[in-house]
Amino acid sequence: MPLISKVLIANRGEIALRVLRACKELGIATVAVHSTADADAMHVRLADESVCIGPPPSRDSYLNIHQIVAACEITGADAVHPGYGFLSENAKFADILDAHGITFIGPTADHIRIMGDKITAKETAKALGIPVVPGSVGEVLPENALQIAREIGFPVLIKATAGGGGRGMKVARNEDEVEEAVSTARSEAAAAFGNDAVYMEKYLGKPRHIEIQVVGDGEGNAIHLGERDCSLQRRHQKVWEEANSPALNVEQRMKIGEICADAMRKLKYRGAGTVEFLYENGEFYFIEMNTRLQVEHPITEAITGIDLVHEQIRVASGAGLSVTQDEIVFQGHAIECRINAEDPRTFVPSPGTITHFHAPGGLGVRVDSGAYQGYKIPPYYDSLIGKLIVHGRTRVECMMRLRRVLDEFVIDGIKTTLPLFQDLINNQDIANGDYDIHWLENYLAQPAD
Ligand code: MV4
Repeated sequence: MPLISKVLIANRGEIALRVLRACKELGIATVAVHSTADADAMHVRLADESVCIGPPPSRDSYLNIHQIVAACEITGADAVHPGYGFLSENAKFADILDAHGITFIGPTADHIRIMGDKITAKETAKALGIPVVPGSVGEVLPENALQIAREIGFPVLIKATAGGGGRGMKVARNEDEVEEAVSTARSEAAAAFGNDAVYMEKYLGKPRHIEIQVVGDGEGNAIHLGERDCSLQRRHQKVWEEANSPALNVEQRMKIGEICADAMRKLKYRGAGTVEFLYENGEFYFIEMNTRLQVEHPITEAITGIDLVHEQIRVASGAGLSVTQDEIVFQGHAIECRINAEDPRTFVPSPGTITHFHAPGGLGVRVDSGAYQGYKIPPYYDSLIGKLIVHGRTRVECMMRLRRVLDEFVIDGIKTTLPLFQDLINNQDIANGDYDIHWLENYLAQPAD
């Protein structure tokens, strides 16, 4: 593959390791960056070279564009993989790397910008033939909010155009609630994002969150890799994800997948992306598109056998996709459990030293984690310390394997979300695949038994 010989990984934790592993397999040299709090982290140990880029706070280290560009210049890295979070959807970062002749392993800055603004994302999706949630055309101003709400029909949801991930949303259930919902949403959006623009949608009451994985080569070729059902979440943090969705059949999968892949072909999208939908009563409604690799990408890798980071690197270097759509075969079922250093009931973070660590193994088991025995989890970052991904030929086999694997997993010294998964694996609704985006929060609101 031309162009990329040394990748700087602008991230930490399990995703930095994930990217390192793909680079090593492709014969590409790796550079880790780290804050002073992460000097003992696994991603630093496994990289060919490492550069300390600043003090613990993310804004001074993992979000510090100038330090990261300087680390590229010092080490001669010719490409940057941003992982997820941090600078992964920062269009300015992509532009600056471009200006320095460094390849950003991701989409064009323009595509990041289009999808970062939720109104332009939705307009673009609609124009590309993707079904969207019924709602306002563009921004909603206070003076015409009531009329737009009447046209959509109640209940309606007001969302921040600079938002995403659930922040700055307000429901209006009737005409009396519109004015206050719009003004609260606007001031919250201004405070959180420095942009008070809002839009309005029909509020869907009990949807599932189903997202389609896509990869494009930037030249009009694109594939879809099926869906992930990410309905089990708490406060917009996903907890358990599965592929395929228990709610879809193969015809539905191929239909919505092809719609998304076709849209990416028309857009000439480059890189990995995720098209997010709400799914209710057999219909898909686009809400957002993420222009990065996602935390839950391994369940897609499990059922397709395709390494998404390999594909990202290939398309970034101009080598194109390694597969065509008709070569992709979906096999079996996969579930990911996010292992967080948190109390399993309250989700209060639990940083500290891991006194014992034993990862499970066996057929169909993958653990992506930078944790090890003796590792001290710093308090400054996200509490995700690992991901358990289990694959089986059927959903039932996958669930049986997950029960066994959860029993084998040992993490002592800190609290983790492992006990939550011990509960979920024995729950009848989960066994039936019978859940929506509100299920987990309702479940957690019940007293523990
Ligand atoms: C919605 C919705 C209901 N109706 N849009 C929350 C995060 C943001 N990305 C979109 N979100 C929602 N948009 C309409 N028109 C409900 C949610 C929502 C949600 C979506 C996905 C996963 C979990 C969620 C939890 C609460 C609300």
